Amino acid sequence: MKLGLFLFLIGIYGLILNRKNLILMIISIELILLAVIESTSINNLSFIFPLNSLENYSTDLRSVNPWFITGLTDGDGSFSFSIIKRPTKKVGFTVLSTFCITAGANSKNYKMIILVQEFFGEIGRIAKNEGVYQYTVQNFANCIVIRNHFIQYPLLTYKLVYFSMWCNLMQLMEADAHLTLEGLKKIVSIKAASKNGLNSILLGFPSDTVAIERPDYNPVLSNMNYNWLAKFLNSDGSFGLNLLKNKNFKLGFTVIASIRIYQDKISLVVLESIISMLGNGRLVKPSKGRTVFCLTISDIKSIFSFILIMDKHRLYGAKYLDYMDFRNGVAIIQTDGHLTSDGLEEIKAIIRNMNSFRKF
Ligand SMILES: [Ca+2]
Repeated sequence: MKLGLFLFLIGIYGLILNRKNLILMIISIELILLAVIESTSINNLSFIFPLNSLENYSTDLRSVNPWFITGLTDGDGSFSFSIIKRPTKKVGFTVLSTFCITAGANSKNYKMIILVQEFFGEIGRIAKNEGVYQYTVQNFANCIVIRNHFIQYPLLTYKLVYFSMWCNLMQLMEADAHLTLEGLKKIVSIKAASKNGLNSILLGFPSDTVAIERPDYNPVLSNMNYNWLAKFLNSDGSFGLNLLKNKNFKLGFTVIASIRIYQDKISLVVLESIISMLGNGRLVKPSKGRTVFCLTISDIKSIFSFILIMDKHRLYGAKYLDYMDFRNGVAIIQTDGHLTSDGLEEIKAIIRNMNSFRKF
């Protein structure tokens, strides 16, 4: 029986039997409270770490490595700013800087997003929008906390360029430039060079706006490490087990395991660096008209060595569960279990419940 349930039952029992003895009643109530605390803390842990979790995964939810945050942001984060019409302001506009991390809306990712918020000292807010969790920081003082992190643990993908433009903007705002027309012009010039450019309200303002030249993209790739990679995989990686019809196998099927990381060609150097860090993987060029490259690891030996590395570096949220399923599938392949009908059924059951098929 779980400790929490045991304490709870003793507490209830004590409360019923000792209705006339105040001290015993207080002890019983405390037992019930203890039971509640005990069971919620167990739930919190099992939220992220299922029973089959690896022994060497840390269970300390607060031990978030700073590179995890950078890796996650390189995958699914953004730095942006809005120039909003505000007739009450002297210059007619106000400027808002925004940092945002997104993750698919499911219970596992919610826990992960909470960890990110805790990491930054509880700043910012979490909202659910169209099936996605958004962790957003907008307050200027809080954006400085964000900036400090990414100066210390710099981004590796092309987002580094957007971040550096975001820092330019923050610098201008620190000098109150956004309160003067001259300063606002500079801010609009940065905005014009940003990923999304100017919206229709700003297109005509001021008429002589020239987009700044974007800063060069010079990532310090020697900073790349497995903590960063684990979180980058969390966002832009995928673990796949695929059944493939093949008459050469007795059961008519074989199973292909593969790890993939997708990235636009603008950040291609990052994929190349991952390949040299791992000593594994090959690049698949985008199909015609597309710009997204795919780093693929699909030979079983490379997958084994990848798993040996990633077992020491934690993934979070739903992707952690996908990783564990993938790992279980690979373990079956490792012993040729997929060539037996039982093993193949086991792998089919894993596939039916992983990645986009997972139910929360
Ligand atoms: Ca991404």
